[in-house]
Amino acid sequence: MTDRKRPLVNVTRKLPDVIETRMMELFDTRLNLTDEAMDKAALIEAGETADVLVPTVTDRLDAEVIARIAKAGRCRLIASFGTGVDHIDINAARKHGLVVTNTPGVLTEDTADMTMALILAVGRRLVEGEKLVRSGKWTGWSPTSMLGHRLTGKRLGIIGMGRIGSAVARRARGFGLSIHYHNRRRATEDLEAELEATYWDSLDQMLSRMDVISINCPHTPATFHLLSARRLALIRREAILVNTSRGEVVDEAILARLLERGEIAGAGLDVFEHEPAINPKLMKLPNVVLLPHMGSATIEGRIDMGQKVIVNIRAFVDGHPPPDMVLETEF
Ligand code: 8YV
Repeated sequence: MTDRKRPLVNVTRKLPDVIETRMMELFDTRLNLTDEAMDKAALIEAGETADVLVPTVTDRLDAEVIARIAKAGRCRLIASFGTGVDHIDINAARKHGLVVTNTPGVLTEDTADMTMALILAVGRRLVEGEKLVRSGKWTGWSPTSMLGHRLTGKRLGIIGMGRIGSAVARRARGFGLSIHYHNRRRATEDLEAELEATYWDSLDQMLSRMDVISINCPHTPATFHLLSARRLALIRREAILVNTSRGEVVDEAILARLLERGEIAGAGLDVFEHEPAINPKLMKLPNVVLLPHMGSATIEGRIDMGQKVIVNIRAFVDGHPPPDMVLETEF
């Protein structure tokens, strides 16, 4: 780097004001005041001309982009604003000697809250009810209208019992759901005891027995379409599926078909396979609640994420290993 104390930092999207202000104080920072997502050429240029690139989930840093950035010989750190790193080719970055950091931990509670909100919204038909009221067609209370399903006593199957999965489990227990989970590695005895959680080594077995399924694992090559056509067909007709992780974990076209045919009762989706595009079938279904990737969208969460980005940059510039260095993603 040309100046270890004031590296040139290129930020690809608009961040909270307090974060941008602090970055301006600490670094030679180039902000994106319009918040327009960068296309490939702009992203390459941003990486080629900076010591540090701060991308988000909307920036696809594939092997080609990484190679172009590395070839320019300036950028050493990709300090991503977000926990998921599936938009970055980590192996390519490693191959070219680029360090990658993320912002884990600070969006756990917010994302878990959103997961519960979706479980409740789908199970109790919140969006349908709200639409009915606003339509002016509501004719008053009736013993048999807008019936949903009771959560208490039902089984929740969590796919991916990491930080967010555990936070979902803690909340769900308060709603009387029993906790089941599938994870590549079994959780500690202590965590299982705390959550009274049942471990399923076989995802297939778990899927066919749950009332509610929550996806909380990262998207990696190993979890792409983890919920494939075959596995989605194992889900019970009465069950609902909630995804606040990444759309790519589910075969969205098949999910839409099963929901349309009533072979899965409902779904709450905050993420999509081809964001921001959404399968048109999903848009028409009343038993589906669709959100615009807002699981971590709290001002507190976004400021905490920005603080982590700053700490990672500072540590790296000062010659220390940044606290949130991404070495590998696993499920
Ligand atoms: C972030 C997310 O807002 O951090 C993640 O992995 O999915 C989101 O909640 C987004 O990724 C920011 O880049």
